[in-house]
Parts: sequence; structure tokens; C-alpha cells
Amino acid sequence: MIQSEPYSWPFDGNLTIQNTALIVIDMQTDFCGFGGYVDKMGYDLSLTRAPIEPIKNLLQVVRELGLFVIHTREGHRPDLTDLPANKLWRSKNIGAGIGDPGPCGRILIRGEPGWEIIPELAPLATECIIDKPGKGSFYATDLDLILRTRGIRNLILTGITTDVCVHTTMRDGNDRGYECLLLEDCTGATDYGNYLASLKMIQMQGGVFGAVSNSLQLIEGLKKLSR
Ligand code: C5J
Repeated sequence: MIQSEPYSWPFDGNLTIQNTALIVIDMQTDFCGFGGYVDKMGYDLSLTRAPIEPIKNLLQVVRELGLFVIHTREGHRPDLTDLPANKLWRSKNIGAGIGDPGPCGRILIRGEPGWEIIPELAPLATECIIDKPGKGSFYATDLDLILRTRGIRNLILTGITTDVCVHTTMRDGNDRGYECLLLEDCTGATDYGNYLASLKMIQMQGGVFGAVSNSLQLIEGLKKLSR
């Protein structure tokens, strides 16, 4: 079991290396790199860069333990055929139009430098990558199929941003019956208040979307499992 709030995770103690996956959400230059989408919108990059080191350390441990690792990337087709008009309009409205040229190539477009996962957290060739057009990792992707095929029922969530793509994925995963854990040091939002509120929301109603822990407690628990 992993020490977490508001309950020890997972709820029923059914935790094995085989039935658990780590998801690293959208650690792309567009969300935490200089000249990317979040930078262009004018938000404080130190908030979305804060989880880089903790995720890097965690990846090293879980790779040694053999945990299934999934990375996600938010992005759109170069011809923008998968980009809803309202998402495009809102991005232009804030001065960072999706598909517009920027210092890291076209903003949030698949294949562009800004869309790539940052080198510090680069996926291994054997790890799974999910490309998603939306905020949630399940919408318009084969994530659910992949998890069910491997017999995964516990999801450990990390990445950015806590209040948008991470929360959407956690809520959707929870509705689908996955037992979810968010690691507070391995996530960040573009607004610190939103980050704190996102952690608090999860813990309402006895853990309405799952539980919250940190990477040190997770590592301690996972190492006990493998002994
Ligand atoms: C956002 C994300 N914030 N990865 N995307 O637009 O959370």
C-alpha cells in the first residue's frame, strides 16, 4: 500500500508491478519549455518546470522495477483537421494561436520541436506514447484498450498541467474504474492556486477521484513490493 491522502492507495491493497502503470502527461516543450505554448501565453514557466526533476528521478526507479510507463503528448495534425474551432479561437484570443509559427515551430502541432517531450524526460523506445488532440488522455486515443489489454487497473498520474490535462485524465480514468493516484511533487499548473485546488478536489468525498501522494512515498511502497 502507498501512504496517501485521504486513504492508503490502492483502496483494496491490490497493487502489483503488473497491474499498475505510470502516466507522464504532456511534458512537452509547449507546456514547460522556453518559447513554447505556455511561455507564449505569458504564464510562469517555473510552475510547469517544477515537476521535471521529481519525474526524472521517479522514471529511473520505475524503469528498474519494470513498471509499465506511458507518455502522452497533446497536439494537432498539421492541417488542423482535428482542431475544434473553439479551441483555435481561444488560443488566438490569448495570443498563442495553435498552428501559428513560434520560436519552437508551429504551436502545438505534431512533429514540431515544441510538441516534442523535453529531452530530460524522453521516452525509451520500449515505452508507450499516446498522442491526443484533447485534454483528457482517453478521448480519441487507444489508451483504454492498451491498459485493459495489459490488465492494468492502477494508474499513477504525473505531468502537466494539474488542473487541465492531468485532472481530465484522472477524472475520466476514475469513471472508467481505474484506481488513480496523483503525485503532488510530479505535477504542476500554470497557476499555483489552481494546483493547490486541484489536489484538494481529489481528496473531497473520501477521495472522489482517487488519492494524492508524492514520489518518495510511492517509491518506498513500490520497493517493498519488489522485495
Ligand atoms: C493545457 C495541458 N493546459 N497539458 N494542456 O492546455 O494541461
